[in-house]
Amino acid sequence: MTETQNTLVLVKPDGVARNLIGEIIARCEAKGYQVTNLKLLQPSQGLLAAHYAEHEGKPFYQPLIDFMSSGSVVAIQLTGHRVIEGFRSLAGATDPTVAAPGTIRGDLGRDWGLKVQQNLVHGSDSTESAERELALWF
Ligand code: IDP
Ligand code: MG
Repeated sequence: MTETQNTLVLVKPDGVARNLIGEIIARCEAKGYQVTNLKLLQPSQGLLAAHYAEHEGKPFYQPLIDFMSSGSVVAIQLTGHRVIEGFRSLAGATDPTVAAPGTIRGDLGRDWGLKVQQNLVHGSDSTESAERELALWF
């Protein structure tokens, strides 16, 4: 029996602006994962810099920070066995153009020709990231 995991899911500002909060949470719940914490907030520059520290110096870094601070974000703690891997699977590939149909990014996202991909959601990529990110956002 594996241990229950927690992961951080963010509905990014494009998802909130497009009224997709319910659709995204519905997919998580339909899969069987539990929402165990949730809030709507306007993230500070400091929070975003800490969250995306691994991407500092990359060409899309500043556009990413600007995009993530352009509106409200929904932060969700999602819980279940193997939920970190499972939510990444639900989200689909980073690039929404090639994200598989059936995934959040593949079904609901597209390329808008911008410097940063607006791809609706974030999901932690490992147990270490999940613990670090959940401590930042909650
Ligand atoms: P992930 O969100 O699928 O884990 P990361 O590589 O952690 O992807 O990148 C963080 C975010 O930065 C992505 O979700 C996307 O919004 C943006 N991003 C990543 N790589 C690129 C890129 O090559 N061009 C434009 N934007 C990117
Ligand atoms: Mg990532």
